[in-house]
Amino acid sequence: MTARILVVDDVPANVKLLEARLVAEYFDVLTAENGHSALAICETTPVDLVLLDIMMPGMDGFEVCERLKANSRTAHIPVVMVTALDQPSDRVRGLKAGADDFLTKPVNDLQLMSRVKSLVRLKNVSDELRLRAQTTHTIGLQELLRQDRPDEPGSVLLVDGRASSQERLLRALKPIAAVSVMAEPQAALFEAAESDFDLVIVNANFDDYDPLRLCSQLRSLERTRFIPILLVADQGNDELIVRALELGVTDYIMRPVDPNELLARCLTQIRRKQCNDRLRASVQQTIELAITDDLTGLHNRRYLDSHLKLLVDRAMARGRPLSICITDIDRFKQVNDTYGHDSGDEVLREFASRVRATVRGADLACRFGGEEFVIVMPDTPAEMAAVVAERLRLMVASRGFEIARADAVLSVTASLGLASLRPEGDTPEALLKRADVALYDAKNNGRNRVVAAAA
Ligand code: GH3
Ligand code: MG
Repeated sequence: MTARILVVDDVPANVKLLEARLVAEYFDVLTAENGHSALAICETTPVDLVLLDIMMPGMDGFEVCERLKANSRTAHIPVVMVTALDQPSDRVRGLKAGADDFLTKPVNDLQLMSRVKSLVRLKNVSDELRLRAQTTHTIGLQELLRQDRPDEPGSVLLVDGRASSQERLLRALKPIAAVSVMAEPQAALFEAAESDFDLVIVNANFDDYDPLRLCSQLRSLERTRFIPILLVADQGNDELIVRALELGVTDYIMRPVDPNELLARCLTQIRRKQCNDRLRASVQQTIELAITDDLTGLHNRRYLDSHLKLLVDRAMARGRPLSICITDIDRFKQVNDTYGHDSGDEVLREFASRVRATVRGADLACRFGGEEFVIVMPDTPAEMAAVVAERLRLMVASRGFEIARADAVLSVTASLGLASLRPEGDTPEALLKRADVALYDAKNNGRNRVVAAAA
């Protein structure tokens, strides 16, 4: 992971120290010795994370943070406040100023690296979302990509073996999350796989259970792989924390737990999870848009081209039958010419919905282009395909098409061509070609009929 990190501190020795550690981990480091130059750098240079000291002459860290968060060009940059251990109130002020996380001085290596990596990962995801939001104009996607802080409270699973700490953590989390508490790790694993949590908190306080076992199980189950995990560990138990981070635990917090720190860490992880979910959903939706025909909602030709090959290969390999039907609306041009293009579109939509109603779930219905549709029927021999095609022909011909905008009911018919896979050797192109020739025969023989290609 590489990222550009801005270190802001008025004491040159502090800057040097952090810089050296970050450079050793291959981060690209910029430095500033006061608030004004920090703000100027963030305005002009892409920065992935700011490590911000609080006590600085002139403008202090709180003000720098507030200004960064108030400026739409810099608000998305994560800010980590570096606070003094003996000033817990600084954390509260930092959070109020919009800080995403904090580190306490003297900064320990483990903390520095785990926090920095976690926030840089979050930033990468949200950058991707912002980029998509810029290039996507679809209303549905814009809605998906809303990427302010989560307004919906997070949902958190707390796994904690002791009633007293359960209660304390629960109280601390109340303002930001709906929390389910479980004391039994195996039951918790099932719960996590069944429900939809944004975060699992594992308190490493079990008497006779290795908390890392639960963490590693959460990482290996398909359903829970992407849920962030926050480990609550004893002060000084660095060995456990290092192993946890290696296992894929996302973040940790030391006992005694500072409620403000807990809130900040949980918010970061919940935000990250929700961002990731939106990103995944948007990828899914982009894929769906790319393979769906706008007008009818059926699959489009691009999808047919790639999927037909898979279906043909599979049928061939298993020695199963497969048939396809190409159908074309008869004299469709007349509909457009008489009632207008929009009415033509209405006919196409209604036609598509009758196609959908005729075929089985396993069949693939596509708009091939214009007023031509293709239905791929796996596991279907020629005789059965002929029955399906005849049923579709009747579905179209036997009931008029109501055209709302023209206040008319049109008689519509379609011609259909059928072809079935040749087990001795066949290709998607040859199959489509034979169906197309059969369709041409149907048109030439008077339309409103089904013609099957010779086997
Ligand atoms: P045939 O029975 O021989 O198939 O006659 P036809 O009129 O259906 O065939 P032709 O290929 O001459 O005309 C097809 C028409 O379909 C022409 C084209 O403008 C129209 N068309 C293609 N795509 C769309 C569309 O998305 N919406 C509308 N309304 N019309 C379309
Ligand atoms: Mg036609």
